[in-house]
Amino acid sequence: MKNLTIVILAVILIGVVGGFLYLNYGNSTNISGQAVKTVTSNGITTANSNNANSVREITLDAKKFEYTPSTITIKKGEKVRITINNLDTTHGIKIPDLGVSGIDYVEFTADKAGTFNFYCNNYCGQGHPDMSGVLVVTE
Ligand SMILES: [Cu+2]
Repeated sequence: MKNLTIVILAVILIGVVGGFLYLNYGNSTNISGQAVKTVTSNGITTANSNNANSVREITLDAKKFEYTPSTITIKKGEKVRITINNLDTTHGIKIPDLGVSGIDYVEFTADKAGTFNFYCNNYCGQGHPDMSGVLVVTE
């Protein structure tokens, strides 16, 4: 009976130590020292937002003669891809202050903070010159 108790205690101990090591392994860092993944307080595992390869995807609905949403807020240094979802004819987007322009999408990293207007760059009818939105780049 004493032997059985020791075996049970040993199994519990192995389980606790093993579980501890396993959980720590989940938060391990890779060779370059970057965190591989982050477990948030609600238990969801997310890709590291500091990863240089991550691109924030933003979709803009475009129709004559407006964008939805008409205001986009991003962070300085954040890599973003803005995709144009045309609801009627072909539109596009240009952000002159940032030297960004494209029809289907634009991909860029804002290197300065500020408020910049963006416009449609593909003639879509009478209201085309007024088709615009605002990009806010925060520090
Ligand atoms: Cu247009």
